[in-house]
Amino acid sequence: MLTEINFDGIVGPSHNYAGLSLGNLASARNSGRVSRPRDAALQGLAKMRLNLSMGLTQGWFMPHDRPDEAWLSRLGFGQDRGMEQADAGLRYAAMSASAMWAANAATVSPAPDTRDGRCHLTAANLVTMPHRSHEWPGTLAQLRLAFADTAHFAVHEPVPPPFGDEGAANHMRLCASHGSAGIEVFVYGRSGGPFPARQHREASAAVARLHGLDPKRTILAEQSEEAIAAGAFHNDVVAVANETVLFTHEQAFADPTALYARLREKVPELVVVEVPAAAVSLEQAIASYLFNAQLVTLPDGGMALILPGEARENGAVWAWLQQLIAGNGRIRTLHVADLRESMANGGGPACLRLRVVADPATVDPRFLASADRIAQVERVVTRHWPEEIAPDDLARPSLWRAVKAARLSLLSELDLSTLA
Ligand code: SUG
Repeated sequence: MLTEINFDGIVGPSHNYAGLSLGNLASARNSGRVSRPRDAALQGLAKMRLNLSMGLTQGWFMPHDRPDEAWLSRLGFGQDRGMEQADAGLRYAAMSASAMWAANAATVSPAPDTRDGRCHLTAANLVTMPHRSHEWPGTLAQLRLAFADTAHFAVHEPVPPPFGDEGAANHMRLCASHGSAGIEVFVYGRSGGPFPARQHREASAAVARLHGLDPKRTILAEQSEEAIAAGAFHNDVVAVANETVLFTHEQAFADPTALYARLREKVPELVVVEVPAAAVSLEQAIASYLFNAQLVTLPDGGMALILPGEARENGAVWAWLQQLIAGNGRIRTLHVADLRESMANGGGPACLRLRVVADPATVDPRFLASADRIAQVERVVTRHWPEEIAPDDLARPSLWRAVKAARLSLLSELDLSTLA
């Protein structure tokens, strides 16, 4: 049976705050802080447990090999000497654990939407940010393994540069129910003030073509410049969709009226839950990550929002959410996850997961989580993940060795050493 599976990126042992993402306000604000990789990974695993306890299907992706010596060697540094030879900027980029944000791993079009009736996945090239531009080989390897069943899946290489593609974070799907044919919305940007647009229209259109989507059921929508300028470096920071519900900030899109009208034409049951700027400003939305909630359908048909703790701490946001729940609409319950470590780099609950609508029986079981398997991973993390990383530590060979060894322990525990 087709089900929505949320694949979360397990936070890697090199998680740190290097301030690498221009336009991501949290990343800039926390640059140079001491990170806590062990806590970060345990927080992510606790969110997966919460999802499981709600009756959802949970999957995961592995941390990538860091430091990425292969990438440094392609940049002309000596074999296995790159970390010693590179300047600090490249060294930070090679150490980044940014692959944890699985919403940027790929774009996914489930089988009911595609011409050949298979689920299509395209790895994102993430070319706009150097530290993310070398994620795709590690992602592609995992997609090819997890979705190796070619009767049900087609995995594509990233679209070529210079067209920036940041994956599912800029993609929404509206449908009567997950297993029925949907309307796919690709949100692209132009730059917003001083900040770059990370999702290019050309890349979105290419992914739609590669996936064999019906042009009549595909919408390309522009993100508003003011949202990008306010720090919405991905659309999933200001809007999220699930089945018939679009939950969005009033200022998320360049032309919201036209977008809602086109969606209504195609999905008559559409419910737009639009939060006005007067109730929650763009700045409050971005600081609290209200829209980076996971909006999910529970087994009883009701919908729930899985929010970061920061949304509860914000008075205006929490008051608005209380009103939403009291209204007795489709969104019935709120769940709060402590994701402080990831949030400090601009990654909320929705950033950490990639949604794939598929039959779990067709997915490589090593990529599916259960409570017992989460406990297994927690033990590895507690034992091998560094407790803290200070900026100066990133220059230490002992840390490079420790994070490589930690990842290998995890891969071995989950019988995924083939990814090593
Ligand atoms: O690409 N942060 C990530 C956060 C990604 C959030 N994902 C979604 N919105 N789906 C980014 O900006 C910060 C890394 C650093 O500064 O060290 C970073 O890459």
